Amino acid sequence: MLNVKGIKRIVGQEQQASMKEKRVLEDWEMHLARRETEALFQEQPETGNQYLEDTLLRSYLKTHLPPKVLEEVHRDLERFGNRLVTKIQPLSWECELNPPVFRQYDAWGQRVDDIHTCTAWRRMKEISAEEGLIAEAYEKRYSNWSRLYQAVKLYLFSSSSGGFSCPLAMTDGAAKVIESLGIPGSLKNAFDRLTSRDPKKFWTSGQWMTERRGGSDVANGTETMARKQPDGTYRLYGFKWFTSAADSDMALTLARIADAEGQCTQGSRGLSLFFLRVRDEEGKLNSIQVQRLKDKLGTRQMATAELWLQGARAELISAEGRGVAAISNMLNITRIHNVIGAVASMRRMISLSRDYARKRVAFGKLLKDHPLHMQTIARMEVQVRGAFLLLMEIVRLLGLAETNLASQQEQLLLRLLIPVAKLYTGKQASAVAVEAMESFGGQGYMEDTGLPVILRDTLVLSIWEGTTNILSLDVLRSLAKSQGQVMAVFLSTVQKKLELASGTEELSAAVQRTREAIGNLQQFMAAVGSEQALTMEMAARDFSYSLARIYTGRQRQESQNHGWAGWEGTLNPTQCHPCHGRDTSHCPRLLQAPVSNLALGTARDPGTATAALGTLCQALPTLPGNNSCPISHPALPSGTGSHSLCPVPPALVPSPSPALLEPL
Ligand code: UCC
Repeated sequence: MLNVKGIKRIVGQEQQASMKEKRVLEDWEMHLARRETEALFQEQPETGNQYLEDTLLRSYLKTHLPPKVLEEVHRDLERFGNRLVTKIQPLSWECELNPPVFRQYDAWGQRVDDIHTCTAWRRMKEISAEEGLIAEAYEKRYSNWSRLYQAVKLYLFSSSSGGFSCPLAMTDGAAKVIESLGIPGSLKNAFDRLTSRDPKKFWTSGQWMTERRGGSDVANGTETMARKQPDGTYRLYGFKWFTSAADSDMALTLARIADAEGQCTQGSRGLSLFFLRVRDEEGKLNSIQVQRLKDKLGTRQMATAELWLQGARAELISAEGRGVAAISNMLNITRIHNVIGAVASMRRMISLSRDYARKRVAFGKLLKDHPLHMQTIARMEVQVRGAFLLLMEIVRLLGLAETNLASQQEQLLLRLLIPVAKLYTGKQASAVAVEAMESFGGQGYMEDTGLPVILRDTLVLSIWEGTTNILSLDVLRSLAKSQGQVMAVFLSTVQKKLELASGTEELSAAVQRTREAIGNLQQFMAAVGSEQALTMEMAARDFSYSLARIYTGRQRQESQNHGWAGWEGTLNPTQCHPCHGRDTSHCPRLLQAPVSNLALGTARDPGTATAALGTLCQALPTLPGNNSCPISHPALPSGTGSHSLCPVPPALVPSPSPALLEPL
């Protein structure tokens, strides 16, 4: 029997033991909890100075710009790159978190139609002026290189702009239209403001083209009427269904001039181009009512509105009935901006993906040490490189055209490449954004990482400024209008470049594939002839994709041949023969280092681009070649037939063309 003391001792010992056990358990739980938190914690992907980190951009500038221009531009871009990462990027996120708010009535029932934008958005406008994001192209202080320089700044700005790239695109387009009209006296003030570096003076412009009946078929969809006033100005009456950046200072828009009986000419020939101010000096709307703001999937930072024009005062700025031709100058500029946006969003996603690959550990090692992960990023990198080089080519040609230095051939090539690049890169951008999102795992799907914003904003790139099909038809328009000359120039340009590249033995497989693709294209065109409009229309998208792939393939070969960054030493003498000319990026014999270097943007060593070259070969063109269509193809020669080119109603075509998925 235990004495009281003994009992006490035992009880005390039990208490001590259970307290100890509890402490151990608590420690253990704490430890588990901490470990769990630690395991879930991931380092945020970041980017540094996007100019300094973009080796392809820098080496492109180094190769093309005259030394004096390069020196000045380099200094400015380095500074701008720092400003973007430290000051502008945070504003961009603020724009996303504070979308515009529409207040239709004040507290006392007065109609005010106030579109309230956040401070960060307004700051973006000031920054755009300070940085000369529009001015640079019009001051032309570097002659033909000014346009390219401006495009590079916009490219760097785009993914940090919080959507402000959109009003800038239209502002640039409006300035271009006014310049092409010879800057008439009545538009001098507007032109000076659109191209000003003074934030207090700077204006942005809208481009009001879309009405209730739709935005593609402008010729039949535009109902807005213009009534001439005794003073020579006009009053516009109509309903604009999508007006992007409705907080802009001015707009260019289309309307039909009514005669004395109130009758208008229908179709494209009835459309004229007008300039109008959105508000007067006191901030009062110009006989415009805002119906509501659009509820969009993306680009939410920017106010897109439905507007009633109820006698808005406007100035006719084109010849009567030449509205579409006059606004096409604006369309071509905004389409180039679209390409800038597409390349920029791809570049941003890949940069973040790269950084994450250097930080994130899975399966016991960093993502960058997983070959399959690196191969996926390398393939995206090949896409963005092609798109970037195509963009640079377009703005190089535009710069020549704007300083009267472009040959007739260069002008034709520019006309063709704008729709080709817009339609192709718009699709590429969303495909790359989706692929890159996956490289962050579930984090890529989380709103507060900011990654879904990039994806949402990218999805509009194939829709606004002309959908993929509308742009494909514009490619045909450029062919018809030039009576085929644009194609002749395209082919001779590519062939000339191929001859240069064919001197490099290691490029021969890629050159050969491009030649075959050109052969297919020529064969197809010869077979279709000019009479087969339906066949051409059915083929327009695939045809345009083929042009894009041929041209970007050629650009990549040129860049490789010249040893622009990342492609140097492309051609590894120990090249894998079984893979030769095919996708070598999955070949274990070609080492994973080159693929990783390409993916991480650190490619310097020989062999790097061998892998990329393989991917390039895969990405190279041809018209889709499915010869097993059970339906006869009367218009097509044997060997070129495919379902998607088949001139029969789409319902009879068994499956859509795989070409859509091919950009990746
Ligand atoms: O406004 C919008 C949103 C704004 C936001 C923008 C921000 C972008 C920023 C990106 C940054 C990230 S969206 C609205 C978009 N709407 C469009 O893009 C219109 C799409 N539809 C078309 O493009 C159609 O194909 C039309 C409107 C051009 C078709 O009109 P027509 O009148 O039926 O076409 P025609 O008769 O073929 O062309 C009339 C004239 C011809 O000249 P002429 O009479 O001399 O033979 C054509 O050659 O216009 C000429 N033309 C062109 N010229 C037509 N298109 C072009 C062109 N692209 N380049 C040169």
